[in-house]
Amino acid sequence: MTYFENVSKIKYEGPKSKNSLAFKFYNPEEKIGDRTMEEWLRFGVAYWHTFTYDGTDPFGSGNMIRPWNHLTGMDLAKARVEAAFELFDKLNAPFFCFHDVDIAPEGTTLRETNKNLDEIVGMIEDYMKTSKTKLLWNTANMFSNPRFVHGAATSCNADVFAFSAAKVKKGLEVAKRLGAENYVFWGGREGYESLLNTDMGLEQDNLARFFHMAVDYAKEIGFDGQFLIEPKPKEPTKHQYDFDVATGIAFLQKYNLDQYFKFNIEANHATLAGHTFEHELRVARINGMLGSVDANQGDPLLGWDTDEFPTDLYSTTLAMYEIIKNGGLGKGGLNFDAKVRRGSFEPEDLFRAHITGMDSFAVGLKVAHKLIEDKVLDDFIAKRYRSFNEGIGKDIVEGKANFKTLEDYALDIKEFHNESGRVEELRALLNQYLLTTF
Ligand code: XLS
Ligand code: CA
Ligand code: CA
Repeated sequence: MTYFENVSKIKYEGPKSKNSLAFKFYNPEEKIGDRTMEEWLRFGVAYWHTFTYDGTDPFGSGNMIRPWNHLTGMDLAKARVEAAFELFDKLNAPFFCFHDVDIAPEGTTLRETNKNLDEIVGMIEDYMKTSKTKLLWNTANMFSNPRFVHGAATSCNADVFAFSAAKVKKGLEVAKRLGAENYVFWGGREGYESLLNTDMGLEQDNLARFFHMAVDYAKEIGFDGQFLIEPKPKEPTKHQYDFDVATGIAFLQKYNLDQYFKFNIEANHATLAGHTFEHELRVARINGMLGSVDANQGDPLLGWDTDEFPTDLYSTTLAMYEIIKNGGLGKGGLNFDAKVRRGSFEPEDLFRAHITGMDSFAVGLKVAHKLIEDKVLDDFIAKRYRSFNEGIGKDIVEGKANFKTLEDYALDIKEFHNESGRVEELRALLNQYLLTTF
């Protein structure tokens, strides 16, 4: 059965193409430096937004036209797998990602849920034998069901902690079975609503205990995918413990977990935390913890997580700048944790949206690569910090200075030679590269 009959395989037609179902900039085989675009970008399709999102918002019910809308239960789950692999193939997507509950319906007990899950995972496993699309990561949804009202690993209810552990145990087994490159932990309800009823110390200790158990179990079953924490400051919980990358690093270091985890950085979560996307990527990168990316964008006029497909070329360029500087994403990728707007309800919009996101990152890759190749920012920055290459600056970075030697040096300085940071000029250069690279 064909689910997307109006769509054939999406091809690269170049920047002048007027075909909405063709790539204008994403040319998977094109070499950028030492890698192809496909190798740099490692795009992933998010199962939840693409195959389970029905358009529901707080004020309106589902409106998405989908070829599987007439089905329910396991039949629906199976149709979605068929449709998913058709979309992956037509889009030439190298990866996908899912939560456990995205792919199979929940039963009344975890035993029943796992039975459903096993059947669908078996089906996915069969598809993966002939498909090029691999699993970038899976995760456990520990936020939708009412049992997670007070959190999962940070719940005040030990039964919920146990249930959550059992879910992640299963998730790791699924990850191993499907050869997932990573396993993600996003703690949507791992946080608090009010300090008046919260034992923050115990909650964070328990979260760390939970992560250690996950690390131990992955070792036990031989799952060697990368563990990723996905920071988000708020939504659905008022304050979330993995607020941003810096907070996550402090937590991981405190509990001796930093060697086992990297970060999955989502653009829209970065902006919710009051940072830019590239800030979060940079913090992770300079700490050797940039693992993977949830590629989307928020709306600066709305204060919540809108999960839009990325179109902002400044943002994709500066993100790719960090990713190239990181030497790529290793086992990670660019997962489109993005949904079509409620008004874009036709099945073909799923393709148009992914094409837009893929093209936007392809532009970002090319422009960022050129900026790096031409050493535009590197040369400027090297010059800006040159006072640390000689004299007193060299002593400071080599650990040869102390407060007394610095005082001796500083007491009689009469003039300081600061230079302009020239931000406007650099922004203009960025514009120039964006406008002339193609
Ligand atoms: C929600 C998160 C979530 C994670 C996976 O805001 O982005 O979708 O990526 O649980
Ligand atoms: Ca995400
Ligand atoms: Ca999000």
